[in-house]
Amino acid sequence: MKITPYLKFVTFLYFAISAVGCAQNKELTTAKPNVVLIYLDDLGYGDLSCYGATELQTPNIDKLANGGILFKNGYATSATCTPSRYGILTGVYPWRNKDAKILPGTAPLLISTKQETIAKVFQTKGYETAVIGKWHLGLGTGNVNWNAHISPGPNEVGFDYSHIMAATQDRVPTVYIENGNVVGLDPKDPIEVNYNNNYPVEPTAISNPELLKMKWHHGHNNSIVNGIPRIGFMKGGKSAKWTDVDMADHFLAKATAYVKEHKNKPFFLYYALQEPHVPRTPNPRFVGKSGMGPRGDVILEADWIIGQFVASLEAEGMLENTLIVFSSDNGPVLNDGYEDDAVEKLGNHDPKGGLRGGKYSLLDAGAHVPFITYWKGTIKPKVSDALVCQMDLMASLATLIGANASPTDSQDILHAFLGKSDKGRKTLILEANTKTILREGDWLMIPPYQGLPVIADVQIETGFSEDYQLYNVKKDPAQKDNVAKSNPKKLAKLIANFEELRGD
Ligand code: NG6
Ligand code: CA
Repeated sequence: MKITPYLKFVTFLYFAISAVGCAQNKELTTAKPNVVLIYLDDLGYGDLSCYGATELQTPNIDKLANGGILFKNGYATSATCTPSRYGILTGVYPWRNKDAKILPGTAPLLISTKQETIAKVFQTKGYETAVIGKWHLGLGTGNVNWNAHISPGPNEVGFDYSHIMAATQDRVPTVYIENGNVVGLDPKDPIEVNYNNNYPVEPTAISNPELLKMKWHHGHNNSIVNGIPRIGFMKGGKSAKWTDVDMADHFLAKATAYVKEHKNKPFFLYYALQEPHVPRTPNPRFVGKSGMGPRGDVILEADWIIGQFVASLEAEGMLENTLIVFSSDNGPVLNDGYEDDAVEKLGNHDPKGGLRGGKYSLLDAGAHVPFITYWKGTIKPKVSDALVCQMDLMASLATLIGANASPTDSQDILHAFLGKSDKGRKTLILEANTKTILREGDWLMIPPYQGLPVIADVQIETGFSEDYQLYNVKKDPAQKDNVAKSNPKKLAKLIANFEELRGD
């Protein structure tokens, strides 16, 4: 056949168009949305207006929930911080690691540098990765020298950039650490930290109560920083000490700067806010705003901060290309060691949102937390009943970006996180204080454990009982009705499944 110039042109057009088509398809399959994980500290299932709170309004977080997926059965892996953070970052059940307990500020790094982490998964696909905010997973290998480069830490387990507090706001050292170096440290005023003994003549809450601006209720009577007594003893580092009331603004500034700097590179940002953990230190802009005392005020503060952060993504034109995941590391607590009116000014607010228990507890409010995914233009708004766990983000997000995550406890339930399916996981082991329970479908099974029924200081039920407990949490979210005795077959099945999953 004689190829005419016309045919040549048509053939050229055909190949040119298919080449563009292919490129577009390729772009879709290798899409690299930014992912931001916004993680709160001790925020309860009932602490947000989108989760039914009526005494507090959280319009900015509600916007994410209303424009994204609000999960009604979203879980942390644990009822306390360190284990939950271990679970979300490694995809491994925290009860598999005997050291995954609430850590002191001097604890060595809990995650092995050889271990897979969610941040490393993102790195394999060319993502830049960052952690800004609360770490609480240990640093160094023991006996950290806070005046030298601190390693290993977040930068050695997959984060290209880190700007963190070492442990909690109530634990020393009360300084920010950026990429392994204490920020603003004067070498002539070195930092020393000890969790057993004080340094001579350093004031503590016991020796110098007149220096306190916030009173301690239980624990929290060691070194005083900014008038607030802390857990642990610290000496030196005056110029590096953080200002508590500016902490939320400080981390926000770092997070928004990071987003701006990474406008043209895909990134994974783990943004871990300190609210509403103790000490609750709202910026003066938020003091008194909730009528509920500092705990309510810092929830309003966190909501505003998140609004600002999302606005910065929007201003940079990045909202359509960013998946935002919002959750909390464990359930709520009122009096967690300071006299801050959390109990006295609670009014009709129910931080547990009708569940039973709270932080530290095996009962449902321990690890059942707010959980939202939001991706403008990609996720269609809905409320999901799927059972999802933070630990599943690793395998699911690996699928999203086309990465291979090595097998862990993390399950790929991307369809649930994107709202394409209401199927989450079938079973989930939850942990509090190294003790474990099983959630399977709508059922929660708590094996017998010895111990007091209530933690006196925080006034939270532990969930410990000499008998097996079985609850249908869909019908009975407040866990009023232990149906173990009337459902022997169901109980036996759950015990068997639990033992198998635990490997006992
Ligand atoms: C407890 C603290 C509590 C809080 C918690 C950690 C006392 C008496 N209580 O030991 O105030 O710091 O540890 O919270 O010291 S978490 O959210 O980081 O797990
Ligand atoms: Ca916490």
